[in-house]
Amino acid sequence: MKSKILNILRSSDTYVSGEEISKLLGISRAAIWKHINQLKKEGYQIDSLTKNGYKLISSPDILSFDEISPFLKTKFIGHDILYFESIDSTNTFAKSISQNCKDGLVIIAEEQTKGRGRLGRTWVSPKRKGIWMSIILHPNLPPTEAHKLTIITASSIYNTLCKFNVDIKIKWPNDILINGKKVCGILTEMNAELNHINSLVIGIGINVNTEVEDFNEELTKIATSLRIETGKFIDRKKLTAEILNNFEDFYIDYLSTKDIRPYLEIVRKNSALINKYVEIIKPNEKYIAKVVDIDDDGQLVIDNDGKIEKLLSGEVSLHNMYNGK
Ligand code: BTX
Repeated sequence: MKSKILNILRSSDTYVSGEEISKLLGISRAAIWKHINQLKKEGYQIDSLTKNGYKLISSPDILSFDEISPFLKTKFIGHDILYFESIDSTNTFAKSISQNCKDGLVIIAEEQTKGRGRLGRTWVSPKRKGIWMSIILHPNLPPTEAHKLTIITASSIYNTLCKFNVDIKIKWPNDILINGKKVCGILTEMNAELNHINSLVIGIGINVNTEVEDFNEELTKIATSLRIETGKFIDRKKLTAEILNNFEDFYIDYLSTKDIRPYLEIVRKNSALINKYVEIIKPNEKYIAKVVDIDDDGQLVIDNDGKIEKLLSGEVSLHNMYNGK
């Protein structure tokens, strides 16, 4: 009911009387007043005049369904959003419910207290500064294809962030960089049988309005945000919806064609790694090699002292980029 009242207020530039809302929704004026008070508590600024009724003055900077849905153009992703003021990790929560929930459910939190990166690393997620969300999907694919969905996610986020006119690069397999610093990380996790994905969770973390003070000393050297890079305060709700819109376009297209090449092309063309030397960190060895390409299966092709090797995303960590050896 709260959402319906909000929609009525949003659709009008002037005051809407309690009587009008009451007629439209079939509830009492006292009930409306109660919902309006609840909305005010959530941060909506609503002016109420005894004679004229209610007028929405401003909405809070939050990533609830009510705030994101006006910008959503998706067919199913984000039609249901579970929103948290604070959570340990949206991916951890998403994984715990992913088997029994609707395809396209999105979990969003304003802050994560135990945000996770790959291989047990931490993802710093300060309150209301970024987009910390997980999309739950049930694709009809074998587990061997899961890494391709990270490529689809990275390329769709790349396309979305292009509008900010900054130097964006994709660092295979799961990071987006601006001016060489990490602005976004993707964590794809799944629950699967031998030849079938039961559920897939795509975690997306984007530093949006994060300021330098929000990063610890170590992160200031390697991380950045859209705000730091553009000098502007960014509308997180619109950006969240745009990411979901673009992601769904790519995802639906990929499921129907099973052709990853258009998305790989975006990753290759805007790669932070191709023709660079990187340190490859495997469980039992470390070495420096030159990145030559990303092949049509999404594997990283490296030249290790004349020997060509292919790396799958799950097995390596890449550090220290060099322009020359
Ligand atoms: P990753 O393992 O590639 O990156 C983690 C590393 O990135 C950390 O070790 C640290 O050096 C650095 N880092 C930590 N926090 C940040 C940050 N805010 N900005 C830039 N660099 C940072 C990348 O893993 C995947 C991250 C996915 C995060 C999303 S948020 C929603 C979802 N829930 C969840 O717990 N994780 C995902």
